Amino acid sequence: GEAKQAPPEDSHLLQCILSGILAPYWNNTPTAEAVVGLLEEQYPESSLGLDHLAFRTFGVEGLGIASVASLFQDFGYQQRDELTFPKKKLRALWFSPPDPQLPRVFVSEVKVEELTPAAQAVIQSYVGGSAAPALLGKYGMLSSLVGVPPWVTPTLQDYSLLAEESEYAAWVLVNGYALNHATVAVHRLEGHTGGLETLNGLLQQQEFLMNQEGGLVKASPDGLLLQSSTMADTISFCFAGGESELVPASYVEFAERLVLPQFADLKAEDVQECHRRDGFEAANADKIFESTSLPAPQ
Ligand code: OOG
Ligand code: NI
Repeated sequence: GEAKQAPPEDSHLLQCILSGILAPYWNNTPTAEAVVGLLEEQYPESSLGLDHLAFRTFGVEGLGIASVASLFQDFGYQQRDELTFPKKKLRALWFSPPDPQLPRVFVSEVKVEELTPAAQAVIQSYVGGSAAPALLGKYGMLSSLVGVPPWVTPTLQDYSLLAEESEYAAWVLVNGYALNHATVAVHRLEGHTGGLETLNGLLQQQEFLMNQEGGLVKASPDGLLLQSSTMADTISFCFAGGESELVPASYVEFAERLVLPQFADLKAEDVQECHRRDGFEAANADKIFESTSLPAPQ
C-alpha cells in the first residue's frame, strides 16, 4: 500500500506516547534506572539514544504483533523484516521509525496454535473474554501506558502451566504489553570510546548481571551488529490466589551498529544512523530472548 507519512505535528504526540510507554519501564525496572544513572554519570555530555523498543505478544487472531504495530504504523513506522525462531515457537517483525533519531520497534509473538491444547486454553481464558480479542487488539497497547497487564490477574497454576512449555508465554501472561526492553544505542553515546566491549566491561565492573547465553557479545555474521543485555529484573508478583512468586520482568539491552563498509571513508562527525548497519539478526535475537530466563532454583 501507500507509505503512511505522519505529518510533523504528530511527532510531538508520538514522543509523548513513547515517553508514556517508557515511564512505567523506568519506574519498575531498577536495572534500567541504574543503567541510565551510570550513563549520565559517565557521559554527562551525551543524551540517551535508544536503538529500539521491544514488545512481546500472544499470537492469537486479532492480537499478536499487529496489536502493537498498528499504533506505531499510524505514526509513520514502516514494517521491515520478519525473523523466525522455530524452536521457541516465536516470530518477530521490526519497524523502522519515521525519524532516524527515534527508536526502531521490535515486536514478537508466540505461535499459540503450536502450543499444547492445555496452554492454548489458558491463553484463551485470559484474552478471550466477551469483547476481546477485538478490543484487546485495538486498545491493548493503552495498558502499556498505564503500566498494568490488559487482562485479569492470572493464577499461579496457569502461570506455571505456561512456564513449563514457553517461558515467553508465561512472561506475556504476567507482564502483558509492558515494554520488554529498551536498547541503548552505544554508538550514539557521546564521549564513549571502545564500543560495546568497553561498555560491557564497565557494566560488569558495576556488577550488573549480564546475559551470558552464547557469550556476552552477540555479533551478526557481518560483524557490524553487536548486542548485549542484562538479565531481567525479577519482581514479586501477586497471583490471583494471593500467592506471591518471583517472576521475570524487563531488562536492558545495548546495541552497537558499526559503519557500513561503503561509508568507511566518512569522517566520524559525518556518520549518521543511516550509514550504519540496520536491522536485526535472528541468531543474536535468539540469545537475547534468554534475558528473561529465571536462574535455576538454588
Ligand atoms: C526480544 C529478543 C530479541 C533483539 O534486539 O534482537 C531482541 C525479546 O526478548 O522479547 O531484543
Ligand atoms: Ni532487542
